[in-house]
Amino acid sequence: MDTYFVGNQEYFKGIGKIAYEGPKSDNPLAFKFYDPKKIVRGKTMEDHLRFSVAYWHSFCADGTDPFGKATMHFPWKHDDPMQNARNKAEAAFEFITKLGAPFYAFHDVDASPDSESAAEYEKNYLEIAAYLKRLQDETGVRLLWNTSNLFSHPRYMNGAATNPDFSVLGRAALQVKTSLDVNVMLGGSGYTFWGGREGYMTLWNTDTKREEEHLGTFLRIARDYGRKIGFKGTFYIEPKPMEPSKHQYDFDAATAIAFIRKYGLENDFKCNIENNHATLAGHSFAHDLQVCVDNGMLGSVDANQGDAQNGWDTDEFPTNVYETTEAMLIILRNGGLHNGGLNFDAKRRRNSTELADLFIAHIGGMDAFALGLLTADKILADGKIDAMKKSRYASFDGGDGVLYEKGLIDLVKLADLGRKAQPKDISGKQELLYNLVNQYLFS
Ligand code: XLS
Ligand code: NI
Ligand code: NI
Repeated sequence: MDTYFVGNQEYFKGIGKIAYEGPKSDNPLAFKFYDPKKIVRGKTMEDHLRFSVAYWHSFCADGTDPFGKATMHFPWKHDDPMQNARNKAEAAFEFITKLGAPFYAFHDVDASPDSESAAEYEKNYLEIAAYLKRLQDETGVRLLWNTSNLFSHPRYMNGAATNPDFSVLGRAALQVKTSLDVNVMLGGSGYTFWGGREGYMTLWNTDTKREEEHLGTFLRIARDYGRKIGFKGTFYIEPKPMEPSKHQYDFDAATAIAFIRKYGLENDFKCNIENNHATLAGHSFAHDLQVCVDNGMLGSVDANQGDAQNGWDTDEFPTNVYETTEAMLIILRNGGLHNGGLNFDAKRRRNSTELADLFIAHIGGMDAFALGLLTADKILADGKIDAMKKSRYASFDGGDGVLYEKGLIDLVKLADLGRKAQPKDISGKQELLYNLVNQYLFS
């Protein structure tokens, strides 16, 4: 086996470049369905799916949970925080290159040591960013998006941009400003705002109107700064209804879109939709993707899946092909992901402790989305499902329905038509559609 590493040593020893071996392969470290150069609808799979590896879950989270200590051993760990950050970056770029994912994503403090001192925070971050740039140039791996962690430090316990204490906003701004500077250095395609603590715990102590306005102002000045320094990518809001806050202001796609428009951010902001956040909000992944597409607001995707029985954000790697098929269908109808990508905001289970499990988890996620893409392509090429959907609206494609859609029928005229109308009970054919999807999937 060829060795491959960046920097000084190989961390994922004994694992080479992950290859496509096809559905019959029994090699756990090979793709069964993701064939990056395969052309689907005139584009390679790689360009359709734009996979990204999340720094925080893959190279930082060590299995610690509220009930137990770390279970995962990271061979790149070092006592000196800057050396630790450089080692981690080398491990990350080795992993991402071996996996063959084109992109990565990180929070400021995933990549670079945090510090109580603002000056040291900035210095560390800019120094590590220069190293990330070197590794990007060496490997060809690109930055999908970065973000600032505005939820872990105790100062953010009452929120960041929505904190009732103005002095906290300044420190949050410093992080966002530096992350945008770093983003421009690294040529990022996007910048994400996920407001884990931008919400409230109780209305008894919270002025929600004021807090939401503060958030609007914060995002506006961040946008203005980003554009001023030459950030050309897309800003994302990542909705989530709760956790860690009881109620978060960016509850779901519809709420985030209304917020974006209310604060005049619609030319710069789109949504980053995460499956498990949509399900926490009581929706499906497909629902929140569709809401975004309907509003021209689909930015990027945090590709994971939840657990149907657990009511929290389990951030599992996506394996449910029924869900990935529906997602890819919506994404294809959107003309693709554009600047966005499929970012694995997902973690292996706490007891999946081998380094190889990190590869296996990503391989499964990439295969699940490749299958979703292939099935969505079959569905579109066959056209039956789209034709059935369209035919349900045929009464708006001719006669008075056309005038209604143009806004040319007032309520009196519509009521007049109602005097003569005799609606039939037209079947929605839901079971037939489900059966068809299974045929596309398994035949
Ligand atoms: C947490 C979020 C977070 C964002 C980035 O639930 O998914 O990981 O994606 O801050
Ligand atoms: Ni996420
Ligand atoms: Ni999540």
